[in-house]
Amino acid sequence: MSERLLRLLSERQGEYVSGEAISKQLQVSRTAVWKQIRKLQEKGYRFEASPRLGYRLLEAPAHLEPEEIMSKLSTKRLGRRIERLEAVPSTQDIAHQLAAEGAPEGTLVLAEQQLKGRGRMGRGWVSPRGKGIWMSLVLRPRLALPFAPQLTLLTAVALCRSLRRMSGAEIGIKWPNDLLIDGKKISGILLESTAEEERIRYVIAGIGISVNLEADDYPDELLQRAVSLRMATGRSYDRTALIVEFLDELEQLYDLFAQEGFAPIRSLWEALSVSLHRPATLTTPQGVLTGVPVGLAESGALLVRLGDGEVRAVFSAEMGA
Ligand code: BT5
Repeated sequence: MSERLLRLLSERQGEYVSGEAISKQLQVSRTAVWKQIRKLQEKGYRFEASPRLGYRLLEAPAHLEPEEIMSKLSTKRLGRRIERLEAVPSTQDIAHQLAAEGAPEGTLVLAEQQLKGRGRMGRGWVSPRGKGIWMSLVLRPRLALPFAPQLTLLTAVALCRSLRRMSGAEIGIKWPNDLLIDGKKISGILLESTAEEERIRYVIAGIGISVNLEADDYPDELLQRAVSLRMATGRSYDRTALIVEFLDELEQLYDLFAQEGFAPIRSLWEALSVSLHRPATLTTPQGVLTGVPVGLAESGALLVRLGDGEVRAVFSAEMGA
């Protein structure tokens, strides 16, 4: 009910809605409305209440609130259950635990701060309190394990499209899992899958977005390589709005993927990529390759044209310029 109340008041954008209108629309008593308003106030929402005019929403809390996110989402599955935590080692671990206990697809774990945020291959992810979006999403795709990389690419497309729309910044995708502005990283994706006999049981999609970080939130050595949306564009962002935009976009693409396969996602990815058509060095588990990435294979592998003209499919690698 607090979710529907918030939706109603935020749709009116700061205008008064009478207690009577609210109780009619939500089909609850006026006392129940008042109680919900009190509860939301305890969570940091500020309202103005007038005996004659009703209620209006003045301000949402600066921290992330599941009810507020859910009240704004248009999704059917993604983000319909949200666990918000203050500080955790990593949201990935909590999402794994929930998924193993049977949490439904779309369950989202959000933390204000991560103490041991992780990237790939044992690398760390800087996650200071309240400054970014540090989240993990439970997915249950009907997919054979070798195709899991397609989900990283799909997530990157959804993230890139939604962040571009919200910020107007020229954000590009670096294969396989980075989003960059002017060559600096603003967001990374970490996909962890659990499989049974080659079929995926569940996937935890970890997403880190450096939203409102400032230069002194990063260790010095990272400033050469990383940037936040705020540092890149000169203004700060409402994290709730970014999460909502991303989940709405991701669900649409995820449904498209389920219906039409990877081909439409591949075209979108190729259009947003900054990794294609320029020479690169790829460190793969089998050794180092130099060549020119030319596109994606149907499987999601990167197609690299080598010096002798051969086109090789690369499934996993670190990419340097
Ligand atoms: C990634 O790894 O880019 C995946 C990052 C995933 C983070 C999310 S946050 C929610 C969820 N919970 C977790 O514990 N993780 C996921 P990789 O490609 O290995 O890149 C790691 C590298 O990115 C580091 O070595 C740094 O160079 C850089 N980096 C670290 N923190 C950063 C930040 N906040 N912003 C930009 N770059 C960062």
